[in-house]
Amino acid sequence: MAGLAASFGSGAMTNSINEIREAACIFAIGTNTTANHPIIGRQVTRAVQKGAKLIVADPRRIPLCRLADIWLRLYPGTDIALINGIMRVIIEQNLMDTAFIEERCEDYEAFRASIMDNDLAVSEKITGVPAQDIVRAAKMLGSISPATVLYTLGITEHSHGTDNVRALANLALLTGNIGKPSTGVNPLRGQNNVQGACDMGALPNVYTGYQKVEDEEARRKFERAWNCKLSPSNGLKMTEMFEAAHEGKIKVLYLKGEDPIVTDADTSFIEKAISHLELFIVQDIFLTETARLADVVLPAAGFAEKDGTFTNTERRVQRVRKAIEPKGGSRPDWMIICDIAKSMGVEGFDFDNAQEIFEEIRALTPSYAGITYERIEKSGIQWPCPDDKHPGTPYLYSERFNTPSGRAKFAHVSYRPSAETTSHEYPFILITRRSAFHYHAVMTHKAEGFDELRKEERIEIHPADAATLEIQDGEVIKVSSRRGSVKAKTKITEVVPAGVVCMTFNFLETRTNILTSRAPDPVTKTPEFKVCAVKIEREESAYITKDYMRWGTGKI
Ligand SMILES: Nc1nc2c(c(=O)[nH]1)N[C@H]1C(S)=C(S)[C@@H](COP(=O)(O)OP(=O)(O)OC[C@H]3O[C@@H](n4cnc5c(=O)[nH]c(N)nc54)[C@H](O)[C@@H]3O)O[C@H]1N2
Ligand SMILES: Nc1nc2c(c(=O)[nH]1)N[C@H]1C(S)=C(S)[C@@H](COP(=O)(O)OP(=O)(O)OC[C@H]3O[C@@H](n4cnc5c(=O)[nH]c(N)nc54)[C@H](O)[C@@H]3O)O[C@H]1N2
Ligand SMILES: [Mo]
Repeated sequence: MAGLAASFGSGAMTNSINEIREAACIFAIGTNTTANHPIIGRQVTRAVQKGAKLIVADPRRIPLCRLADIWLRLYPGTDIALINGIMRVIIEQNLMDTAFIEERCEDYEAFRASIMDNDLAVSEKITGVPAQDIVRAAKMLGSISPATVLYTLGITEHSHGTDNVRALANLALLTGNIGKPSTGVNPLRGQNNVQGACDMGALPNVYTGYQKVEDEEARRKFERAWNCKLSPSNGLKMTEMFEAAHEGKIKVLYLKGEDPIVTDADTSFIEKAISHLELFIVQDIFLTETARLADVVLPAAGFAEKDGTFTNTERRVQRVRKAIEPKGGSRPDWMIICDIAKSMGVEGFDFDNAQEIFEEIRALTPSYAGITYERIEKSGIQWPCPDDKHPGTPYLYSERFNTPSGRAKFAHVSYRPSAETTSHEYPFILITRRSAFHYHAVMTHKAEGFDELRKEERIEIHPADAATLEIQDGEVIKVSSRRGSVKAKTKITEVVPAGVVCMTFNFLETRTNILTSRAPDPVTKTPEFKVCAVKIEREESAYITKDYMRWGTGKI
């Protein structure tokens, strides 16, 4: 799987946004595409209008369900059981792409044997999806091409997020839907330029362009360019940094463009971790909840106040141009960082503008080498772009995968339950998500108008559960997990299944992340934002527990 894993390491789409509209089959799993990626949602709509089949897998009835040929309403956290079940049917009914598997893949026989261990009745029991719907989805995915997989946080923000992604990669390999237009395994990235940040090595184990810290040759190259000694070992992931701060192992934290007091799982843990720091520096465009705790706040300029490049979810590097002068004494992030480096006596930070920095990026990053400011003056270029004649790469793996053999390896992935399970005390599963009308918790609340669209949290609860708890629509209730409690107004709706409640994390008055669990994925260390166990109480009286465990956690 190393070939595909390399692209997952970069988190980028294997294919391009415009290709989605030409797909004949779309599998949207764990993505509320029309709400959170409206431009891409539009591509899905266009494909469906042109006759493409759409399969949606989501516990919530998201807007895309209305367009879908099949909606697989699975229990939260059971995607692997679903995907493995689909693959079992594809193999059983001989719908796999044998030519593709023989030419481009390895380890198929062992994989096939492991998939045949997945009994469809067990998949149905774990996921709650009727077996006949799994069969229908499998027939579509096995017989219609080109087929494309779109996924986002419903897949990744789990304690088995990496395995979820591997299962989807297996599905693409099995059906030969990778390395061709309108196919692929396509994570829709979240934050603006999160792709660019990863490409630039804002990860603990790679330099720019995913050149590994542990690769001696790569490290030497950067040491020569920067005239310094670099550590041969990987750094910590963000969640590990807070754990280390909590234990007093990290004493200084320089945080840039994040608001973890609001957005990280288990707020009280993060608060404690920050309180143990000896020096806490925050660089942000606003005085955020987190910045209020800082010893030093460095005011940064926003996107419209600076030059540079952004790299989007389809690996496209694009220019961003200064529209107005920075306000209130703020400065572009790169200038602040260079000044700090210079004042610490470090050499090599004498840049006059963002383009000079980009030239260094090109010189050190093979996948960016052919991209120049001149070439992206009008429209962007998709990496890899190895030289200045190369047109860029709309889709990856057309000829080979990034493995020594050039072939992709099937991965062994088996279902395991989510880290936190329901109990009699905490009988509901809480899903967290974002609302289309807000951007996380800070930025949209600074502008007028958004609050007109949605001004407060409404916790979604199924009518049957509301009836049992004798809760009214719009009533303020107390939601508690094993970590803390928040209060929120209810919204009684069948958008969520019985036994599952759902909140956004968009409102500072309702700190949803007080509730969420830090249970990490073993590879990415991403917390299990999408599943935690909660109880719901009316404000005046704690209710008597009933058995809500039917939606449980997929445990059998
Ligand atoms: N308007 C707006 N747009 C945004 C953002 C924003 O804050 N506001 N944030 C941006 C960012 S950073 C990101 S990362 C993206 C996120 O984009 P999305 O991933 O689309 O966002 P979410 O709403 O968090 O979750 C997506 C879906 O996962 C489903 N889900 C939950 N658990 C499971 C599960 O176990 N299995 C499956 N199959 N599905 C599950 C939820 O029901 C939900 O519909 O959005 C980006 N776009
Ligand atoms: N419960 C729950 N929690 C979640 C999630 C979930 O689904 N459920 N999703 C998670 C996901 S996918 C994400 S991406 C995170 C988001 O978590 P964060 O990244 O912490 O959220 P934002 O509010 O977008 O914070 C971005 C910060 O960057 C600042 N900023 C904007 N532009 C600039 C700039 O140019 N320079 C600098 N220095 N600062 C800038 C903004 O003012 C803001 O404070 O939340 C995560 N938390
Ligand atoms: Mo995100």
